Amino acid sequence: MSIKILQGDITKLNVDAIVNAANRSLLGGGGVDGCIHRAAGKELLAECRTLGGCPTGEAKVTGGYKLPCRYVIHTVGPVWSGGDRDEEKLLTSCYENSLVLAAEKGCSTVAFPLISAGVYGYPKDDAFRVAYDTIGRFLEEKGSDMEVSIVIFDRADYEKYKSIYG
Ligand code: AR6
Repeated sequence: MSIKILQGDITKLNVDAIVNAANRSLLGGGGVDGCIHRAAGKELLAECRTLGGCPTGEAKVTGGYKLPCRYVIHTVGPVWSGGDRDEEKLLTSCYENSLVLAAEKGCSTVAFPLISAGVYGYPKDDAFRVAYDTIGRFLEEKGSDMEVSIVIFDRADYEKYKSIYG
């Protein structure tokens, strides 16, 4: 089982699939979503328009276009509203459903940003714990040898998570 913690810009990674922290429209936005659409080019938005959006907690896959990855898996995290609106369950589903799609596409390397931990306001340390635990449980339960990275944008956060979990 292999979980890596990396620091930097997810759009630069040479992996089979990167995961996008999208919104339900799948038509782009700010944060990592904006970075991914800018780096992938207009064709990504054109494919996203054909998908009919995506419910919170679920995931859909597109090509990577100008990105170095083959696929972008778009998942929609929950908006944090205090913790009693199934946020943890929905965030867990984001990771699970994204990993199911990655496995279906035959990916051996996948990278996630910290879903919901930016604009959507999920407390970062909790968002990291959900990511780490869910990915670990999935790989163990499936006996999968997929190599999964969690990419932390902020260097200080990266140092912190690396020292706790690395
Ligand atoms: N590489 C890796 N991580 C990044 C990058 C990057 N290039 N850019 C930002 N992050 P956010 P959300 C980190 O806000 O909270 C969009 O408008 C960032 O530091 O991108 O799920 C969508 O369209 C944070 O830790 O996603 C939705 O409307 C993490 O990625 C909404 O934001 C997630 O922050 C989704 O909000």
